Amino acid sequence: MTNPSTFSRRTLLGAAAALSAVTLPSLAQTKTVLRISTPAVPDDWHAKMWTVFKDALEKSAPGEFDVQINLNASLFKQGTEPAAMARGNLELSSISAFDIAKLVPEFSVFTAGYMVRDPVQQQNIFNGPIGAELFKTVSEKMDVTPLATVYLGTRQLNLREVKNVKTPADLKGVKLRMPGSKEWLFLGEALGATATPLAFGEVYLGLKTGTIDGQDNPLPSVRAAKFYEVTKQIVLTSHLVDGIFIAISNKSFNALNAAQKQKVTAAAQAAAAYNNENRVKEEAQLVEFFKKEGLQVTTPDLDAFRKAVQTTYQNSDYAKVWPKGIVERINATK
Ligand code: KDO
Repeated sequence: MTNPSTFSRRTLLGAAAALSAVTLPSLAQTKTVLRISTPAVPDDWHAKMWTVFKDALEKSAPGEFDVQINLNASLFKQGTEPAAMARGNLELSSISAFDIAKLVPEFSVFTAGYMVRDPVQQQNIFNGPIGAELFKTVSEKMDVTPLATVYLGTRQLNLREVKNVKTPADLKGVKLRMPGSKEWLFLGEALGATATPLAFGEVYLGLKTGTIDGQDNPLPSVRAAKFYEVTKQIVLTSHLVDGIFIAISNKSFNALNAAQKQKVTAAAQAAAAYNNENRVKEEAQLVEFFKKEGLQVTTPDLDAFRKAVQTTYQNSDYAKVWPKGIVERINATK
């Protein structure tokens, strides 16, 4: 005969198992999926920062989010992320000033060479009134919300063969790879080179085979993507204090409750802070690293580059749509 207490225990256990079988998958389904797409290579700080984002959310909102990190442009091609987010096909990405300028022309002020001085000023610009005003327009026109400003580093020239580069005139005829948009190509031309578009993922091979003569990127990315293996020189032009913005599609952001919005924002800011701290630290050490790798690291006539590039931008159509007084406001930001 079955002991009544055993029976009821078994029944309860069975019932519990049946219940969990029913409720566990449905609980899993209620997790909010956050897909991230970036062209960043795994060893670069703005790739690693997404793990910081994921871990921060796991801690602040356990089990609420399913964060999926897609590196190497494996989910969306470089530069197509904003459109994917606006369509609701992608939740998060890090978008560049160049991506933004396509739809928010006044943002092209941040695509201009020698505009932002350093990473501290960059943070102060985007965390202050200028950032607030422009991000509002970004949200309205692009249907994405910028959550944090990421210092991508200061862009330098990186050449396949050693060349005596002092002024922009010395770059005449140099086939300089730039990312694929007219705003990027304009920067390459402003530097004096012949700009040619290529996706980040194809640059290593382009340098190796000689279809391009050089590329420009911040030193940590030159290291992480191993461009130093297929180039012989770095010219420290420091032509762009580059930033990318962790952005979430408005569709996804608006679907979150207030507490979740706050947690996602905090996680994005923690990720950016992790990147910024590590990137600034590494940037200061990399000249030595590249020299040890056998590259020549040279400094051009920076005044000549600054003057030429700034003049090219000031006289361009881009400057015509910059908000009145913005250059002065940027310059006045510490
Ligand atoms: C690049 O293609 O050179 C660039 O540096 C442009 C940036 O806006 C950003 O897309 C970056 O690549 C990728 O994240 C790879 O580091």
